[in-house]
Amino acid sequence: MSTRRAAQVTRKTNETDISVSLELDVITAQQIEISTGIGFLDHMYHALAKHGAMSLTMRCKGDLHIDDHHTADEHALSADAAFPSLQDTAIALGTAFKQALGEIRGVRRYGTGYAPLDEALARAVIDISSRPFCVTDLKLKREKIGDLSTEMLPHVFHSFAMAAGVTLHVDVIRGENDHHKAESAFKALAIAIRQAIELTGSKDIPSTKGVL
Ligand SMILES: [Mn+2]
Repeated sequence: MSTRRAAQVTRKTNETDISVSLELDVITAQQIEISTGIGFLDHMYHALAKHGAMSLTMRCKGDLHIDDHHTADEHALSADAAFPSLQDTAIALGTAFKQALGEIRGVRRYGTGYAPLDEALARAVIDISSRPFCVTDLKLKREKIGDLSTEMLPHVFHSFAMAAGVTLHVDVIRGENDHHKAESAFKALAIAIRQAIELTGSKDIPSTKGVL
């Protein structure tokens, strides 16, 4: 395997200017640097990259929720205001993932990950299928975790799956603490991704149809 599976994506909208650099096969040192403006989301992407054995740099400039969050009063930052920019980070990451992977050939295609975090246990199942679909059941009870509205988390998984072109099921099987539930979900996805993108050593397209 001589081709380096890596991609750089920039995504500009009216609200945000996001740049993502993703490397699926870390040859030397793993590099992770995430700055979305939402601390808990940074923590989740960091866990995803770390346990997915990927190098990931993600930067957001002119992010409205950074300004809003630090300058406006608490209530000015609605989930709706943060919605487009947060979703954009997941779209940019999914786009980078798809580009880095390139033609779906010589990989395992399916991946399953289970990750516990203390009392919480999550399962993620991914199919690099070119059939974007996402189902999540995260069992989150609180309105927010840190600065992040918990209702955003299913959107993050959904946006990633749509942009990456993967079928994704993420379920928190049990848990009490919402931070633990969310983090175990991202770690489970990391493990699933790692398995799915593993090179088989063949040049096969892993589909009976001969195309993905
Ligand atoms: Mn944590």
